[in-house]
Amino acid sequence: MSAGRDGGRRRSASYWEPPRQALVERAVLAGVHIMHGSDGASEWVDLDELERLADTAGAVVVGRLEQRRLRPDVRSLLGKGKAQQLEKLVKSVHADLVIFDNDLTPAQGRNLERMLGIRVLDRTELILDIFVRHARTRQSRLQVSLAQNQYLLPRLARMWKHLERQAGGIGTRGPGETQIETDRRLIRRRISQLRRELAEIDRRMETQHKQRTHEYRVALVGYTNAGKSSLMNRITQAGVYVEDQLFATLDATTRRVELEGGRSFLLTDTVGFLRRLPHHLVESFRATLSEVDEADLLFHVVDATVDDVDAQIDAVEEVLKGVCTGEPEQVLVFNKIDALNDPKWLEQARRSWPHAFFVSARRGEGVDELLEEVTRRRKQSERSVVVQVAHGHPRSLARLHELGEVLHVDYEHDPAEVRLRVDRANYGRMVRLPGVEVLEVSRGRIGNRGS
Ligand SMILES: Nc1nc2c(ncn2[C@@H]2O[C@H](COP(=O)(O)OP(=O)(O)OP(=O)(O)O)[C@@H](O)[C@H]2O)c(=O)[nH]1
Ligand SMILES: [Mg+2]
Repeated sequence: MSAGRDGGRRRSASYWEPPRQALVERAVLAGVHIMHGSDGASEWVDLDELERLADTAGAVVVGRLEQRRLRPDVRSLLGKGKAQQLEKLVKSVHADLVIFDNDLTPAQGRNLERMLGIRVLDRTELILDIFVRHARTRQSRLQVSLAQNQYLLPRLARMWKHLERQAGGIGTRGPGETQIETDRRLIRRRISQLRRELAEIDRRMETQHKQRTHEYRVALVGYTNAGKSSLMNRITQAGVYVEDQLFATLDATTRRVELEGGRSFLLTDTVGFLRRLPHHLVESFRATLSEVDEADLLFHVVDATVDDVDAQIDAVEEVLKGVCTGEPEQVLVFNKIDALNDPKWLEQARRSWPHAFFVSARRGEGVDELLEEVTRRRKQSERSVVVQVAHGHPRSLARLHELGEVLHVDYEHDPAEVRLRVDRANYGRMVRLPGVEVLEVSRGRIGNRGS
């Protein structure tokens, strides 16, 4: 459990606090399936997944309660009878906290805590807690902190209660120093400050990005725990942290991969997705997720061993819609085929997803095919171009032969016209050659980022 990592750092020494490692919290999970939510859509909870989240956060699950309702109860989500049942359960299993798979309004959270007499968390708080534990770089720490502060703002009264109890534990880790200053004005000021600091990091990253505009880029995306980082490590030896946990990765790592024939591309591994990912988090992680938006190709990694493959694919698609401004090309990559229980599954899946790839990041099966696919698609991204080369630039003319496949040189024209095929990376280099001017590009893709 990673709880001890930042345990001692933030708190003032004015009271004793048990070491965090010693703290195993006993959690009851609760979820309400709602037929008609606030936006009219039904909301289906998934306590198995919530249990995995709770486990990642270091809690032990000692009980569960589910309910179906037409509409959420405004005061307590559950309604009185069910809340009483929950209270009994909590007492009988000696729970320290209740975690709801639904999002609670500030009032519902407050009321439930009053009724149950123990801490109540909702799904967003739990996910935020995991993000706090797993944030390693300055950027991801700031991003999580921003999301946490935004979440906290309308819930200050309840958070104060948590702080008063101050036993520590899931969801009580405030966003850094602000934990003590929990006061609306200060939080607002902190939010602005975090935004400024993140904008500064964004600017620096953008400069780095600009230098890579002409590279072919592939991003690994997918449901959390699908094996994106394992695949990254298998392809690039990047040494990204891999763990059987949700949200092990929160940062983006990019490495160059050399392909046969002297070509290369950039591969990025980044934060995983989840059903109903809290919108504050998606917002805060926009800079990290921009790696996904700027990719030429997405490897959508799917854990082939889960029961609800389709639902996970849909959830990822849903998050991608919010993250991508365009429609990057996408390839489905089913991972962990070494661990399939049902040997028939692979056969059926190949029929259902004829364009997908089936790999094992652990054993390396299928990985070469993925690289071949990149080569193929990269080639497809090549376009034919007509340029003119001004007099007195013979070196530029010679360089064109190195950068692409020269199809025709028309010396009749003055200046000479050259028709050639180049890929995106070399297109960028070509336009910077002295004396070279582009007359025609066959299709839109080359240079479509304003390069
Ligand atoms: N059997 C098997 N397990 C794998 C394979 N690839 C990854 N895993 C395991 O799956 C778990 C998650 O792997 P990660 O690479 O951390 O997954 P991720 O998609 O990066 O996860 P997040 O960063 O948390 O979103 C780890 O326990 C890996 O060892 C595989 O090909 N076969
Ligand atoms: Mg990862």
